[in-house]
Amino acid sequence: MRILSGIQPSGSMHIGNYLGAVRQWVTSQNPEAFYCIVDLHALTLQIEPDKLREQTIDYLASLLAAGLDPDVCTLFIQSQVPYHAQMNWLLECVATYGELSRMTQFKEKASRQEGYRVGLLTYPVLMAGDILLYSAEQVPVGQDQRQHLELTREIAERFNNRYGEVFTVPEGVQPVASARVMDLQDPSRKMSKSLASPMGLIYLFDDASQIEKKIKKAVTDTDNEVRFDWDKKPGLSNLLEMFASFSGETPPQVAERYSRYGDLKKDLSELVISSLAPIQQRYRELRADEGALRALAAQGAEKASEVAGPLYRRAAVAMGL
Ligand code: ATP
Ligand code: LTN
Repeated sequence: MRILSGIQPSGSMHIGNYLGAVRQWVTSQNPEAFYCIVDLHALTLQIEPDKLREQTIDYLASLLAAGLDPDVCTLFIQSQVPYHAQMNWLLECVATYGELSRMTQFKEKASRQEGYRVGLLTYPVLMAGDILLYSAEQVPVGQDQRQHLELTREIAERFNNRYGEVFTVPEGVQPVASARVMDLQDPSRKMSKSLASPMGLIYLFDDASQIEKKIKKAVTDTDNEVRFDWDKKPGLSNLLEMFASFSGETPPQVAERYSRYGDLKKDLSELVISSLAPIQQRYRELRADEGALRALAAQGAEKASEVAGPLYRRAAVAMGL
C-alpha cells in the first residue's frame, strides 16, 4: 500500500503529533511508505533560519527514535527533493483562490497575524503535491488535516479530468484513537505547536517532573465523577482518551477503574512517562551523531526522488511543458 505523510519541523514534537500521527506511521511503515519532514511548509510562519535547520534534524532523530526504520520505509526532508517545490507551481495553476481561502486552518492562522504570507494561503497546494508526487493511496493524518486531504482529492480529480490520468486520488486514514488530542489547559482546542500554551502541551521530550506537573494541572470539571463524555466533560475525556491510547484500552474501560480524578491523573502520568522514556533514550543516542543523521537524510532524498521525479515529469508534460 503506497502511503505518504508529513510533519512540520516547527516547535517541538508533542504527544498530539505522536499519538495522532507518528505512532501510526511506525505501525504502518512498509517499503511503499514515504514520510517527510516538511521544512518548506514551516516557512509559512516566522522561524529563525538556524532554528529551522536544527529542528529539521531534531525531527529526523525523533522519528527514528519513535520507531521509523529507514531500511523499511523512506524517510526524507521535503526541501531536499526539489520536485515538491516544482509540483507546487503546477498545482497552484489547478487549485483556485476561492477554495484555498475557504480552508479553516488558513482562516485561523491568517486571522492571528497581519501581513500573513501568500504561502499560508497556498500551503495546502504544497501539501497536495507532497501526496500526489508519490501516488499515495493512503495518507495518515489527524483530524485537523482532513479538509486539506479533501482538497488534495479535488485537485487530483480536476487535474486528471483536464490533462489526463496522472494522479492517484488518495484517501485519508485516521488513527483509531487520539485523532485529536486536546490542549490540557483548554480542551476546546487541539494541542498545537503554534498555539503553544506551555502548560497545555506535553512534549515528547518533557522530563518526568514536567509531565507530572502538566497532567496534575490539566483542566477538568469539579463534579469529580470519572466518566467518558466529550460534551459534558471535555477535559477529563481528553485525559481518558490519552490514557487509552497509551494503554491500548478504550476510554470507557479506563474510566471504569477510577473513581477519583487524582488517582487517574497519577496513573496517567506514570503511563506517559514510562511510554516516552525509551523514545527519549534512543533520541539522545541518535541526536549525538549529526553526521549519520545527515547521511540518512541524503539517502532518503535519493530514494524519494526516484519516485517523485518521473511523476513530476509526467504531470509537467501532461500540462504542456
Ligand atoms: P500546528 O497546529 O502548529 O500547525 P501541529 O502541532 O498540528 O502544528 P503538524 O506538524 O502540523 O503539527 O502535524 C503533524 C501531524 O500531527 C499531523 O498529521 C496532524 O494531524 C497531527 N496532529 C497535530 N496536532 C494533533 C493533535 N492535537 N491531535 C492529534 N493529531 C495531531
Ligand atoms: N499539513 C500537514 C503536514 C503535511 C502533510 C503533508 C501531511 C505537509 N504535507 C502531506 C500529510 C501529507 C500538517 O500540518 N500536519
